[in-house]
Amino acid sequence: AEACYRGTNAVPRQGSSARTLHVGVTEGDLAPRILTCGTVERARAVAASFDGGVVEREVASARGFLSLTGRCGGVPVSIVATGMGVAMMDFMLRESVAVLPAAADGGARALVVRFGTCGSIREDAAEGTIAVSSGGSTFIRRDPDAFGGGGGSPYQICSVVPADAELSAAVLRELRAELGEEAAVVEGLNVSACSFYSSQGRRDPAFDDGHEECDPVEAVRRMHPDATSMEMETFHLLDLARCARPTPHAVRATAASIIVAHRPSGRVASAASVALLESRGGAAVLRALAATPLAAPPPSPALPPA
Ligand code: R1P
Repeated sequence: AEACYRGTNAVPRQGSSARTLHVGVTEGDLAPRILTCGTVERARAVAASFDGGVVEREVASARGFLSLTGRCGGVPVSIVATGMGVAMMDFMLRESVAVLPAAADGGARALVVRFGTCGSIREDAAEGTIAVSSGGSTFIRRDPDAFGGGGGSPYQICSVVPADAELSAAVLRELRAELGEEAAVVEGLNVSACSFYSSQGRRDPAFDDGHEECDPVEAVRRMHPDATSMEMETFHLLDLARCARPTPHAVRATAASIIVAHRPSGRVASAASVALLESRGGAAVLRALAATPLAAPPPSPALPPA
């Protein structure tokens, strides 16, 4: 569909269709439980495990998003493929929230699990493992001011943003139940990066990325020994979830990532193992979403007196 602009409101809609300008969704298209991933192929592989394999609603946007809605155990669930990077996650979450009904009684408007692929930067988290970001996420970005004679560190590392504890526990439980025999499922801290290349420490002689001065992977590992998965979207999802109004439960989110490459050893997962983890792992993540109530989670137990 061609862009047909309607006003300059916070979330622009396309002409008379009321579809959001980028994700292309409108009221009724999405369920409040959303699995989000990078590729449309993964979205379709996961949608095969909707109840009866039935996609009840499908929206492909002109800007590369694909939204598929069906059911899991009778509970409506959506899968949204975003493409890659922070900007695409931003479009996905903001435009999804814009078309979902407001939350009731302090509960969640959206429960979101990113189900992506990643590299592992942890020695004992091998390729073919799934890493659940129970420990939240940090972000590493290349600082343009350090280049062109600017000076200072070429990379900046953000503080950790937490993941939703109840949703993370549900994802971990369902993944272990599904894949216990066939793949390890580990917990850890996620690291999102602004680039697949520079800030993930991939050496490219065609560009000055300041790696002689600072190895981004080593810098993250020094600061966060539990850093496990490294990819490009989870931090922004968790950051926006933290900031979604009304805080703290309007958007609750976590992530699980298939480790396709083990950076310390250079080993990579086979295509067959990635395909299996995408379809079976995705089915497990849908079940975790379906099993998690939208109602606000019970308060965490008070700390014992000091
Ligand atoms: C890079 O190859 C892409 O793969 C990962 C990264 O975060 C990045 O988006 O995730 P997806 O497989 O979900 O796209």
